[in-house]
Amino acid sequence: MEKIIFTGPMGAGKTTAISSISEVPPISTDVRCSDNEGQARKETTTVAMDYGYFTLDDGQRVHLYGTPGQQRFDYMWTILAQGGIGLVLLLDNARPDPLADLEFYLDSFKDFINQTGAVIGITRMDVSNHVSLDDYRNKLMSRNQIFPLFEIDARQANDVKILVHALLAILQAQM
Ligand SMILES: Nc1nc2c(ncn2[C@@H]2O[C@H](COP(=O)(O)OP(=O)(O)OP(=O)(O)O)[C@@H](O)[C@H]2O)c(=O)[nH]1
Ligand SMILES: [Mg+2]
Repeated sequence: MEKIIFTGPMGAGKTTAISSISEVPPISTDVRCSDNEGQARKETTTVAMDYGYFTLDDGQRVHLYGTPGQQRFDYMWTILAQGGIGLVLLLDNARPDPLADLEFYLDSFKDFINQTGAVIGITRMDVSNHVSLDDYRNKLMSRNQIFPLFEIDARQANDVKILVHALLAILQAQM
């Protein structure tokens, strides 16, 4: 089973990205944001997982699992990552310190990424461009890590598909 994990901070667009490309109405566990999630700037947040799937040209089904962004649900991250073949890391460029988010998620998923592979999608660059793609590349280089890196809009199916296909391509190249 081809299973891909979408992760990243709250509001990065994991739920949106999965619903953009899923062939079936995605299963979502979103609830209304409560007051202590006030910086969320959105109405709902994922508390357990997202799930959807799409089918490749060769008929293979790719299962899409999204993690909750909030750290208090981080026990779900390991559970959801089990059996995954690769990671899509989404980062919200409009958050205060997206480069710190990058480091946090690369560290949190270090073992998983080492065993599989990862691609990075930067969302909401239209909302804020205080950090550039070059800034992300420099941060990755300083960590001796190279991953495909794209600016994406999680609401655009094509953007999300490019990301997923890039991930499948690097995984194939590693085999
Ligand atoms: N302006 C803009 N909005 C975007 C872009 N990508 C996603 N969004 C919006 O950003 C929000 C992302 O929300 P979610 O998809 O719920 O984020 P999430 O990562 O699932 O968040 P949690 O489940 O709370 O961790 C949605 O309102 C999207 O419509 C983008 O590139 N530009
Ligand atoms: Mg979500």
